[in-house]
Amino acid sequence: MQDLTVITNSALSQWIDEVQALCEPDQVHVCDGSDAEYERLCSTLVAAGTFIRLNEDKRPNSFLCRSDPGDVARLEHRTFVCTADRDDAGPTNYWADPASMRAELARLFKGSMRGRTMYVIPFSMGEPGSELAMIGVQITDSAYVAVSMKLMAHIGLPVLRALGASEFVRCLHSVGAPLAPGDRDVPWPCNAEHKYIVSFQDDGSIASFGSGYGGNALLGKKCLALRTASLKGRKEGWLAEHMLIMGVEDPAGKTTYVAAAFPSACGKTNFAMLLPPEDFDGWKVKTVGDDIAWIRPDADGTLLAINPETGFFGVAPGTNDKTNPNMIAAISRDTIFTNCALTPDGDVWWEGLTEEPPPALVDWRGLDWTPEASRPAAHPNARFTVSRARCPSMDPAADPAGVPISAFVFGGRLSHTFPLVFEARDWREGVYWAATLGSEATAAAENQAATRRDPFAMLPFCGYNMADYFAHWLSMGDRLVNAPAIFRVNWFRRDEGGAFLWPGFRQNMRVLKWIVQRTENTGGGQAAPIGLVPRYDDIDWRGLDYDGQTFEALMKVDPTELAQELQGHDAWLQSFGQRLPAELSVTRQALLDALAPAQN
Ligand code: OXD
Ligand code: MN
Repeated sequence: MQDLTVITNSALSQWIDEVQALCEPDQVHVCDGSDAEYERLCSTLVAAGTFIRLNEDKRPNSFLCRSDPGDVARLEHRTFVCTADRDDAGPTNYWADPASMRAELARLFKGSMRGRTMYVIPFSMGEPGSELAMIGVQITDSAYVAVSMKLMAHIGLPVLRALGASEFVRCLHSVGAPLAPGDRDVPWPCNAEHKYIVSFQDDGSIASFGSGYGGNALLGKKCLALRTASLKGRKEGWLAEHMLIMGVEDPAGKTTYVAAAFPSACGKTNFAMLLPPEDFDGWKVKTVGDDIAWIRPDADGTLLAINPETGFFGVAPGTNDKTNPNMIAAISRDTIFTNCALTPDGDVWWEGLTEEPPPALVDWRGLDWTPEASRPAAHPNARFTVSRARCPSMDPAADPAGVPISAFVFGGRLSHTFPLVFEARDWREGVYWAATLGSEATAAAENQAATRRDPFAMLPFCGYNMADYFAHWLSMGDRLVNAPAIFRVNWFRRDEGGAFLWPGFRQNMRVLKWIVQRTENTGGGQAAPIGLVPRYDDIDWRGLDYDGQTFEALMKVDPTELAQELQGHDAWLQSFGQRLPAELSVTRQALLDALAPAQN
C-alpha cells in the first residue's frame, strides 16, 4: 500500500478512504504525474497484454491497445444528468433521480476494484493554480485511464500543491470488473452488463462505471470540462463549449482568434490544425485546442478563451498527410493508439492513412486482415491520444490568461440548403443558427438525408436544460462590449449528382480569411435573407481554379428551401416547451417573414 501522506487535503484523504472502503482495491497508488511513472505504468500495461509496444524506429515510445469490442465509443444512452428536478436536465439529456442513481451506483461500485490497483489522479483542467482552472481528482482502477490522463490534463503533485485545502471535483471511475483470487485478467476489462456515465449536478460530482473508453472514462474531458463546467459557467457568467480554438495569423503577424463548434464527423480536429494552401504566403493557423473551450468575459467585456486540455484524443480513420499533416507529425511518436490496425513491422494503420492498404495487417480485434476482407481494419472510432506539445501548429502564445475571441463559427454536415458560409446579422440571429445547428447522420447524397439537431454541437455535453443554455448565450451577448461576429459554415454541400461542391480541408483557409477580414471590417459581402454572404470576388482565390458558376451553386440560398428549413425548426424549438427563450421563436418568425417576398 502506497504512503498516502502526499495527500494533505483532508476532504481528499477522507474521500480516498471512503472509496477504498467501498471499492475494496488491492492497493492504492497516488499518481505523481512524473514521466517515470508514465513509463512504469505503460510497461505494466505491456506486461498485462493491454498495450503492444510499437516499433521503436517507426513510432518511438508509442503503444497500441485494443478495447473490448463492446466498449468502443461514448455511450450517450448510458450518460445521465442527475438533477432533483427533471426539468433542470431538460429534454435533450438522459435524466435520473440523484438518490436512486446514487443507490444503484453504490451497489455497483461495492467491491468493484477487488484484485486491482486504485489510482488516485489529481488533475487540473487549465494551468494548475490559474484562476481559470478547475481541479478534479479521478479515482480509477484503470491504468489505461491513468496514462491517458497524463497526456490529456495536468496531473499529479503540481496539481495537489495547487489544490491545497480547496474544493475539488470528485470523479469516480471503475471498469467494473473485479478479480477474485486466482482470476486471470483480460487485456481490456469492462462490464458487459452495466455501464453508467453520470453527472450529479447537485454536488458537482461525477461517476462512471463499466467502460474504459475515452469520453466515458477520462472524466476530465466531456464530463468535467463540458457537463460540469457548463453548469458552473452558467452560474458564474461564462461558457464551457464543445469548440476548437484557432489563431489565424496574417502576413503582418497579427493573430485573430476564432472558436468553432462542429458536431462529430465534421473534421473539427483537421480544421483546428489547418495548413493554409501553399499560395497563402505568410498566413498561418495556430492551434489552441481541438475540442473544448472555456470562454469568459474579462473586465472590458472581451471574451477570453482557454483550452482546458493538454492533449488530443482524436479519431484516427481519415487522418493522413493531406487531411491533417500537423496531426500526422504530432502522432509520429509518444502516442497511445486505440483500436487501430497493426502492421507486420509493428506500426499502426487505419482506413485513409494511405491510399493503398498494406497487404496484410492485424485488425483492431487482433484478427488477421487483408484488403479483401469485407470489414475495416481499424475501428471507425479508433483513436490516438497525444500531448498537444507534440503538435507543430500549437500556438506558443496560448498562455493561461486565454486568447481573445473575435469570431464564433458553427458548422454542420449538410448536403443542401446551407451555403458555404454566411455571417449572422447580429448576436441573436447567430445564437438562433447555432441553436438549430444540425448535421446529416450519414454522408448521404440524397437531399432528404435526415438532419440530427445538435445545438452548438453540445447535444450530449450540456449539463443542464438546453433551453436555459440558449438563454445563457443570449444574455452573454448583452454583456459584451464587442460581441464576436457569428458565422455558419458548411463544407459539405453537394450538387445534384451528389458530388461535393467544395474541396474543403486546406481550402477552408479561404473562408477563414474572409471571416477574419469581416472581423476587421475589411471583408466585403452582400446582404441576403440568411445573413451576410461573400460575393465571388470577396474570397481570395489565389492558387485555386474555382469558377464563379460553381461558387454560385455553392452559395445559393433558395428561399423556398430555406423557408422549409425554418419551418422544420418549429417542432425542434417547441420541444423545449415553456423554458425556450421567446427571442428564438421571434427570430425564426422574423427570418421567415423576410423570406416571404422572395418566395412569391
Ligand atoms: C469527441 C466527440 O470524442 O465529440 O470529442 O465525440
Ligand atoms: Mn468532441
